[in-house]
Amino acid sequence: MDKPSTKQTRYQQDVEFDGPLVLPLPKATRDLNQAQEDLRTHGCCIVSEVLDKHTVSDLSARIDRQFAAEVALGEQCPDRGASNKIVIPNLVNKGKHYLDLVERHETEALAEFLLGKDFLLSSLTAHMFLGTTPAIELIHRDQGQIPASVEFPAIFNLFYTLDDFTPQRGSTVVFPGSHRWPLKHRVHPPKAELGHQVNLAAGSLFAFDGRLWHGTGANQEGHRRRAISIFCCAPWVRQQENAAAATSHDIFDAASAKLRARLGLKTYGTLGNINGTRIEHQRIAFGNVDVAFPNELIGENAELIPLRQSRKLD
Ligand SMILES: O=C(O)CCC(=O)C(=O)O
Repeated sequence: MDKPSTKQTRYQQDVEFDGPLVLPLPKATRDLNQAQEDLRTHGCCIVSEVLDKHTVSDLSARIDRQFAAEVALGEQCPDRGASNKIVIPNLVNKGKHYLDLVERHETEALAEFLLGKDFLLSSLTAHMFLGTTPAIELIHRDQGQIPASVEFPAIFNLFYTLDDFTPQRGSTVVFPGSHRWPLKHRVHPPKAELGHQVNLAAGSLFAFDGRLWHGTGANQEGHRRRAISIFCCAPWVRQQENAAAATSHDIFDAASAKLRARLGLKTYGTLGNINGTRIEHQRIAFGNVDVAFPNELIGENAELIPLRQSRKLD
């Protein structure tokens, strides 16, 4: 048996193609072992019937409410960019129901397979359209900051769909197999027309390796086409959303040990320590240990700098 591609995972890179071969889309499955195999061979997988109808309609209504409430903030509303395809950022602070998706068995099984058991949540966002869009958006690899010569996944994107994804609604354009393309085809994006657009039912999980070329399709209908993206990274990659700075501390307090670790409150070897006044159960050591926010940071001449902020949760 071939060796795993990294020490952190059981993942084994499939053989490289001679050129930029685009495979057909993998079939939707309910079997997570098959989904893992699809990730290995195709660089993407579709798991069907993951969220039940009630969860889908509940999350859809919450996303609509969240969007309307953020718009009502006026000038304080985060910048959405010029496109009708928008992202609602940092759902970490916006309700436990989104964090539950991070801890779902399907997320864990697939992300651990690709990135190892210590993977981090890189960002938690909602994707939706506000109307039609004129063209397919930029074809890219999510792992763009990592050298293209790297032969293993360091980023993994899981989309929990809240609406049916169809080509007319701007479903994602993907190039299955492109994680196996030779190096010279990993730098400049392929022509969008050569990719496949996914067809997904609401409540599915569509997930892809950070090395896979893909982009958002053109939405001709203007349908909202909502999805929640659980964007994950290897434990040595910088997170897309800076969880330590942008997470309300009471969320950390209420989170399970596993979720705190996913958000970055666990060291990975020598990475991720927090220095401050001593708190129970926390030690500074090499190895993978839980860390937490101290009440005070230690400043010049040991001046204590208050750190913790908190909000009352219901
Ligand atoms: O919204 C989509 O269909 C794809 C989004 C995308 O390209 C990404 O999250 O990297």
